[in-house]
Amino acid sequence: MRKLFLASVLALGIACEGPGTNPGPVPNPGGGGPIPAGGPIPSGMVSFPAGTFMMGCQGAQCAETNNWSPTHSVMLSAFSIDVREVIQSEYQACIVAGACALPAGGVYSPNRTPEHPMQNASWTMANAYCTWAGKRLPTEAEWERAARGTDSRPFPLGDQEPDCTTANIGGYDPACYLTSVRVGSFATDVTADGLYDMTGNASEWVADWFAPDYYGSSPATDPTGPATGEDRVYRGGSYGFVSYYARSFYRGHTKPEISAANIGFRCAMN
Ligand SMILES: [Ca+2]
Repeated sequence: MRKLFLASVLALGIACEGPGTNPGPVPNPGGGGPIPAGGPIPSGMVSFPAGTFMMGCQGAQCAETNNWSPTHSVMLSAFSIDVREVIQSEYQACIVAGACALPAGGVYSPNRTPEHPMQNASWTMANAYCTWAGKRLPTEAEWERAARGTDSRPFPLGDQEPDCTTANIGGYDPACYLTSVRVGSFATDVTADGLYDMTGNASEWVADWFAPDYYGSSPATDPTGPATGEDRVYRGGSYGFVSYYARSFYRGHTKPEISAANIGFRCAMN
């Protein structure tokens, strides 16, 4: 009985955690409502010109003890980023080409869900895929610039807090999808610049190592993260997270070898 209780508490861990704590990767619980029907999935990349934006916390969240302070100005060179998350069929092609490793276990299933975001790819696998594709993982600063624009949107979609009717987020709310969906299924989860699923679906690995105090000393131009670390950063919400974690400045982090169902990635290039 005690073991059963402990297992239940662990399974509910995300829902029990308060704002400001890192929820970490979660298993795919399955279930959820009907998946939205979709047409052709989006393709291509969105280019951002060189420029300055404000990175880090905003408003009341700056008062919280967290890793997203201080807010600071960052100058970025021009870059391009994928319009959507890398999908499972694309990753499968990389495996067939001999350049990517097969995730061990998890819910990666390119025959069943070929157009869902890549799942159960570690940071190392994500990095290998983007290299094979002739691209690279975005830096943390590039991802945040793409998510929040130059108008410092607190959420990728603007000022309004998202819910699982506008993006594939939800944590353990049984009214939400609770699983990945085909990329671009949420016509409302698209930024002003045309990027899909920056709010939800899968969270997304970025290139940087994680350090909680990095923003206090990061370079003002093209920051690439600490030189080393124990965790890599992932950004954006997912079907496994409530809206708090979908803030455009929220910083998730976990070990680079972790292979989580709710963490995928998209690629970038100069
Ligand atoms: Ca996403």
